[in-house]
Amino acid sequence: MISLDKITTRGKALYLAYDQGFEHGPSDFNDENIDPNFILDIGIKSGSNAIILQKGIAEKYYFRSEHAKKIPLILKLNGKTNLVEGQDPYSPLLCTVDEALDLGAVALGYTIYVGSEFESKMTSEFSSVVRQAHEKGIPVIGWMYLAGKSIAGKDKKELTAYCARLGLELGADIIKIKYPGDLESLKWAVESAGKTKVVISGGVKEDEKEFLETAKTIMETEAIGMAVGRNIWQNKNPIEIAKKLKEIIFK
Ligand code: FBP
Repeated sequence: MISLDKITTRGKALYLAYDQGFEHGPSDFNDENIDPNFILDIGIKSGSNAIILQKGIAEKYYFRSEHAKKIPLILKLNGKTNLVEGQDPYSPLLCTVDEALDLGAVALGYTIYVGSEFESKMTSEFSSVVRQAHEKGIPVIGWMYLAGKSIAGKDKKELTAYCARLGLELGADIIKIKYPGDLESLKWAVESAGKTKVVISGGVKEDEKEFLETAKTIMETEAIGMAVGRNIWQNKNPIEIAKKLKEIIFK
């Protein structure tokens, strides 16, 4: 088994996600949180387990900086913009395992759009990443996100569990899935992931109280934690909400 010690605390984790500038464009940002240093500071001051960055930001703001000594890096190896419409999504591999390790990454992330017509390209790239990373003892996190025409109208509970199972079968050490909307569905997904650990993504910014209630529900399952972006760094008090989340996750 690949060790998760560098990116977990007593088996639990809160990751600060900051790849939205790539996935959604700067429309997610304001004058403060458009600055990667602002986000790194939140990650460090809140004691998050790791920060998730694409390679360009990692190279210019993390590599050989003071930050690198204070918060571990999860390098996101693939990505896509939201500008291309009318076709199922494909997220190409943009950074190699070696490049990520040279930038100081202690874990790697890769999105698979499960259900997309390009799914097989992504499962194939993901498998290759897992092979190379595991040779070096590095954990891989699979962002297992449902997408594509073929999943329309299908049962969310079963689809989410399918994403989770696929992560296990592909050799992911951790999978990151979206909250399927209720406790029972999430429990089934976590069970389907077997020995692969599960973290839940944050999603669009919500009312703080509701978001923290959802986090409590999530932690009633065997999920090990969350990977959150906008619900932390779009909050007026990002460090405080990250600390509240930590209380829920690590209690
Ligand atoms: P958020 O907490 O901001 O949703 O970040 C988690 C994340 O998985 C990011 O890593 C990624 O950029 C984003 O969600 C993708 O969100 P969406 O599927 O809504 O485009």
